[in-house]
Amino acid sequence: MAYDDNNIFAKILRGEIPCKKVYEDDYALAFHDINPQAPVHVLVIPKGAYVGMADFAANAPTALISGFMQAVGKVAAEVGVVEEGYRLIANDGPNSHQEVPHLHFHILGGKRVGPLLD
Ligand code: DGP
Repeated sequence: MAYDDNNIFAKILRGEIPCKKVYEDDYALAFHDINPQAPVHVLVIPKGAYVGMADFAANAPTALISGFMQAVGKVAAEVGVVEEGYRLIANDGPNSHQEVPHLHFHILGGKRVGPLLD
C-alpha cells in the first residue's frame, strides 16, 4: 500500500496534531493511545514513511530498523511493564484491522490478558 502523508500518525510526527508523548529519539516516537485498551497502552512508531513491517524490513535503513526496535524495548521499560509482562502487537494490513496506515507497535500492559486471537 502506498504511504499516505496525511495519515494521523504522520501528522503527529510533524507536530500538526498533539500527542501525550512518552519517548522520542531520532528513530521513533512513542505516545499514549487515544483509546486505551489496557491500563498501559502506548504506541511506538518509526520516524519514516512505512505502512507495514514487510516494507519497513525491506526498505528502511538498518539504523532506523535497529533504532526503532531498541526504542520499543526502551519504551516498555520506561512505562514499567517489563517485569509483569506486556503484549506487543502490530496490526498490519486489511486482515489485521489496521486503522492507521503508518507502522506502529502497541504496547499493552498493566493487566493480565487472554488468548491473542478471537
Ligand atoms: P490500529 O488498529 O493498530 O491501526 O490502531 C490504531 C490505534 O491508534 C488505535 O488504538 C487508536 C489510536 N489512535 C487513532 N488516532 C489517534 C490519535 O489521533 N492519537 C492517538 N494518541 N492515538 C490515536
